[in-house]
Amino acid sequence: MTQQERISTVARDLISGINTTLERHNVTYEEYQAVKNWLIRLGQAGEWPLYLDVFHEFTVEQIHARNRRGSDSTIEGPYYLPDMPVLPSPAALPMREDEPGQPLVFSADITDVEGNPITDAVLDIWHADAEGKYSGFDSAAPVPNLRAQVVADGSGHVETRGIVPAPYSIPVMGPTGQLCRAAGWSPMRPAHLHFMVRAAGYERLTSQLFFTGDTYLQSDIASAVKPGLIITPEHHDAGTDGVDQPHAYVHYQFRLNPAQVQRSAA
Ligand code: MBD
Ligand code: FE
Repeated sequence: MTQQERISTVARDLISGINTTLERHNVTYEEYQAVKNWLIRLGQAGEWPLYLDVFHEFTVEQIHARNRRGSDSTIEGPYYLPDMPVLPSPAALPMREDEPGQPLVFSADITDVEGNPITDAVLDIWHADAEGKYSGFDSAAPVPNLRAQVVADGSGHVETRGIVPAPYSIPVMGPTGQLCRAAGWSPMRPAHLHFMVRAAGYERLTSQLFFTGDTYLQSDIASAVKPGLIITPEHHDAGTDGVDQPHAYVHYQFRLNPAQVQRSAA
């Protein structure tokens, strides 16, 4: 299939899917104008990345995840920033003085699918603060707050010290939030940590981890939760793990899929 044929096939199907929906629901001119104005506002508000990653990325991610081995992947979302500070493990994430939130020690091993350590891996981590806000986007904290690229040690181990993020609400004042409100959908995502794990010879792993017991695990507006991505932190006392306060502690193993041999589209 040529690229032109591919574009024609997918675009025609997408357009006809929308048209079939309009037909099925007898959409009126009034409703058509309302949707048209909403889409225009979506662009003006800069919310196309938010809308796409909330409502469509999970489908592409599920396709990508087929025939992959290793630990679960999930969507990247709209708030990743490249080139964040490179820190050796164990790393204190960039935080404000007196960053609010329960201290969190996140400990991970990065291995291949058989469990052998990968010693040259880098763990990109980013997450919201205790108000559910991201530096560089909706938080008052400047970049690189709660963002870093942490370099694994010689045994494929990485450890970060940060805080437990709060559940996240997509911005409710913009067009995407307006859609949620108009449709009666919750705008919430369960609290989550974002990761991108890279190592030479392995497929990049994009993932998130969620917390047991979170109110929003079953109703993530972005449909990104998978059972294997729910972690249960332990309560550790002050003075353990090199942290002088009581803290949450969690361990996770990232298993990376070998790099794919480039296949031409058949
Ligand atoms: C987020 O924080 C996020 O991770 C996704 C996928 C969508 C919107 C906000
Ligand atoms: Fe997020």
